[in-house]
Amino acid sequence: MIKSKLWYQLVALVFVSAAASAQNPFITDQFTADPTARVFNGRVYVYPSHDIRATPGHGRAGWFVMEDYHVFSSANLTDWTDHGVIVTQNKVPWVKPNSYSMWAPDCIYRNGKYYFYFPTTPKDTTVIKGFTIGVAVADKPTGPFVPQPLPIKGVRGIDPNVFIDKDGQAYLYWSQGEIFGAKLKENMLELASEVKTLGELPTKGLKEGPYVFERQGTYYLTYPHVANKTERLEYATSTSPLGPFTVKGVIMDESPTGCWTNHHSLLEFKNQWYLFYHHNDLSPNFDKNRSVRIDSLSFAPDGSIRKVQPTLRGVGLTDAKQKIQLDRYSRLSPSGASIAFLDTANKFQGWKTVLATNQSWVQYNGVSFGKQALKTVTMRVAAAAGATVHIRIDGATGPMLAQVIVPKGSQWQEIKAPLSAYKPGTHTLVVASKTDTPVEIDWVRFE
Ligand code: FUB
Repeated sequence: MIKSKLWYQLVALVFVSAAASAQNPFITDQFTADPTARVFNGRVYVYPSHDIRATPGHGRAGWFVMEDYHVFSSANLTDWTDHGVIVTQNKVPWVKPNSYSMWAPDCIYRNGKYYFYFPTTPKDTTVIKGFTIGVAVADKPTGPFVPQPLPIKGVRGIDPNVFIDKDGQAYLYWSQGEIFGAKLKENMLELASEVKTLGELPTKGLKEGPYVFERQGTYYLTYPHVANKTERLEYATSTSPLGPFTVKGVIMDESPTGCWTNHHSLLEFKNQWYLFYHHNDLSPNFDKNRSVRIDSLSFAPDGSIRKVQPTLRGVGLTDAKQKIQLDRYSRLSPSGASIAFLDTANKFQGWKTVLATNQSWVQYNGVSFGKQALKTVTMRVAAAAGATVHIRIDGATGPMLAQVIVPKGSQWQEIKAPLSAYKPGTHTLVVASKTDTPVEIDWVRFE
């Protein structure tokens, strides 16, 4: 069948390719927070919240402003597709219009349907004052999702999370300062038991954002907790889904730069565990505009979760033939190297690496050069006084791939240089300045 031009335009509209990669943050063309990651049919789907900026008459300045949800998916955690908006505040009959309170969601599959759970503010405050939780149902993970006419009865709070046990019993967890849990009916739309407060968690400090999973017979309840100043990710374990739980430890420390919230999910994909979480990378001065991240996670032999150190590099390999964003680095030289926004007025443009002094360097791990010999490198670069840059693999004294001579000029230039060596396989890249004056690098790509 010959498809019309309009058909292709429609397809292009539906599958919006997000500016994203396996680096952190992995969605960089919009703010995203509270990522719940799920594997459906061998593909990873991420259901985050969607922070936007308040504008006059739309949302409250200085607070979370959230009107809808997108879903993103990836087959490899490296290339992400934005499937667009799946649920929006003004299309759910029971939601207070313009409440801008579509907070952290979850989505789960059962009996041929996808159930999307979301917390928000109802217009009828005689039913519930404050937040409650609704469900929208779809035949596919990307929707279309049809919202239920009313929220789930008997639930007051935010941050829904659904867990289905091996025996088929589903549980809904949520929070409101404390963490609560209850059984769900087979229809996934109604509570099937009394609400239990999961009371064995720390008594001091707000707890929210529950995420429950089972591994080797142990039930893990993971949750953000304000133990000191801001949220850190902690976990507790039990032999049953509703506890009693025993607090075990910290999965991720407080944000080093003060992002007050963190909200997460854990996912096993192709025999590797990952932590999905958020930080305010694209909005360093306002922590209610957040961005989702992924880092690898592992378990110790006794089942305890090893603490995750947040990285910019993220997960997965970067293809040498794609633009390699060195600013999502693995290591920087102790002095002379720094990262800055390309355009402080439009942070969605991303970052650049600044090598200010001779011998300063940036290291980027996990570059896949493949098997076919590459011959040149192109670097998007700017150096007011001109510069020489060396590109090596496998460490600062490893084989030199190329010398890039940057002519002086204040504008960005794409400079191509021949490769003097080529090694197939996966390598660490080290890019070092050989000049006393600053050189700025946007990206590097091999051809
Ligand atoms: O995104 C709004 C709220 O911030 C979430 O519901 C909480 O978990 C926190 O991340």
